[in-house]
Amino acid sequence: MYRLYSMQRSGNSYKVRLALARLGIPYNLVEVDILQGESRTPDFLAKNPNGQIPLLEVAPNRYLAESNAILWYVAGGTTLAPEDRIDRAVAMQWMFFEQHSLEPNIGAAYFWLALIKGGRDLQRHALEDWMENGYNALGVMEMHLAKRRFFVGEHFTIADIALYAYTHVAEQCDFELRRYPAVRAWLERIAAEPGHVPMDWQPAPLAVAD
Ligand SMILES: N[C@@H](CCC(=O)N[C@@H](CS)C(=O)NCC(=O)O)C(=O)O
Repeated sequence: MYRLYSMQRSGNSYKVRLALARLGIPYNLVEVDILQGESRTPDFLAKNPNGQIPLLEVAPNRYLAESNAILWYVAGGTTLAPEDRIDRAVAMQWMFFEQHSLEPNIGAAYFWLALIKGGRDLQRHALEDWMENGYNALGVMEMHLAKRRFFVGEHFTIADIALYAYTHVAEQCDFELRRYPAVRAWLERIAAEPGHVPMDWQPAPLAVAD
């Protein structure tokens, strides 16, 4: 049984909860409050020296970090993880793009504007760059989605899950999606996928094994 260390309002953690829900995989959820430093305790650092969530315990004392690596692991062997060589590389292309161009901008803006009290004043200078770079990333996604339903091939994959997590909260942190109709249509398409769960959804608690 997997154990997922996650924070409810973390987009990176939401990716994993969304994939596990969609795949119908049961797991134990452990809430880690990063705002209280809970991912930086000696106990947590022994599990993930990088001090971040999400973190998946895949087997007793075997831990996997990095949301997109976790997506590849949990979705392996299912239609969510493309097997065809080029489709797999395209999925990775978009998941690297997500980590390099989307998450550091929209994710950072979401963290400081939506989760941290007074965050706007603390990050006034950085915010300008996050907005510019975040809009650039949305522009790239818009061009791709103008002629396609999903990011890879013609069906829903973990690349969509990775990109959905922070794009769907962009309007909660100053981004205006009016100029991105294809992105908005894609957001609606993802939310209508079978097995979709919103960010505030939690699995029913399971008995903890140890
Ligand atoms: N590249 C990592 C980023 C993970 C990340 O930034 N996690 C944040 C929450 S969304 C975190 O744990 N921050 C706490 C800290 O760095 O102390 C991933 O995709 O999983």
